Amino acid sequence: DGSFGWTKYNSLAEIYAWLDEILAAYPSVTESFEVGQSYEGRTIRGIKISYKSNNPGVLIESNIHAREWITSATATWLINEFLTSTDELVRDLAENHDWYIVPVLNVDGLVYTHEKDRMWRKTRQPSDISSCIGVDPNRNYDSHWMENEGASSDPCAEDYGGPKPFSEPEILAMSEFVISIKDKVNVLLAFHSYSQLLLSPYGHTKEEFPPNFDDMMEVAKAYGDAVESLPYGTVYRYGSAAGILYPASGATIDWAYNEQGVQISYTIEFRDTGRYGFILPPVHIIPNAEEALIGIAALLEKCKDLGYLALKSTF
Ligand code: 0X9
Ligand code: ZN
Repeated sequence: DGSFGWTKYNSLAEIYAWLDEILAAYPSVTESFEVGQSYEGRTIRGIKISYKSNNPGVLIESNIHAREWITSATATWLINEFLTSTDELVRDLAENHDWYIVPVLNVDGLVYTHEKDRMWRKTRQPSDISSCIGVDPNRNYDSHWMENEGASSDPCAEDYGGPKPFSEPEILAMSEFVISIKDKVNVLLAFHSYSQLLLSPYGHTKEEFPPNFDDMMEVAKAYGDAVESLPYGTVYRYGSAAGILYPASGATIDWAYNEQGVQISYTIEFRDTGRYGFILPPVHIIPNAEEALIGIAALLEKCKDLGYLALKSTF
């Protein structure tokens, strides 16, 4: 209806108009950036929040899957908290990290879920070999692409990996953006829903685990414990993506971890555990976002203890 808020889910136009207001209101600590253009020609936008130089970097990728509306609702709520909260924990979190937040990566898909099909997941680029539309953007990164049945080669499938890695302009653009800032990024968080899970690499195989798997599990436990400590806190389970969910190759976090050296790379699957699934009622937005905030604070504290927030390079 044109007005932005967290008592409802917002359209892309509402999110972008709100982002402009935020950028105008906090010019000294925010910066607008563009990841690139979508297939249908929309701009994929992001916001950098930085209170001081030489902070460790945290990159948040959100709404890569179109129907996962709770992700952009949570990402925008976090942006607002980082800029407006007077709570000490939030101030520490906001001011001692550099935040790169992309609230909506799959812009065409989000518009499609608002206007045509609430359950749409993929991109909106047509196929050369089928009348089915779209690719699973979280199977389109160039890392173990299509391996071990972690993606489908059927253009009609919900987990279609695409005709080739980076076939989707949104994902090619995101990969180039990640590469451009990777020396400044210590932690990548990819927001998804639903199931209440923290998923580490690897996605392409459950036969092997990453070298720092034990550290990543400690980090996930910190998130889960913090969320559970809230009065209304829910339960998060954790493990490797392929180990506790299903093989998924070519996902953002695996590409960032395997190919770009982002040592802490997590998929966070938000509320709920299936009662409402993707159609999560808006009353969950703020509780879910509060869980994400306290969880991310604990996750980053643990990352710091384990030595993952050291600067990768100085500029
Ligand atoms: O299948 C996915 O892409 C994610 N689940 S969702 O229900 N949001 O679609 C999980 C991805 C986790 N796997 C890897 N990171 N490889
Ligand atoms: Zn998802």
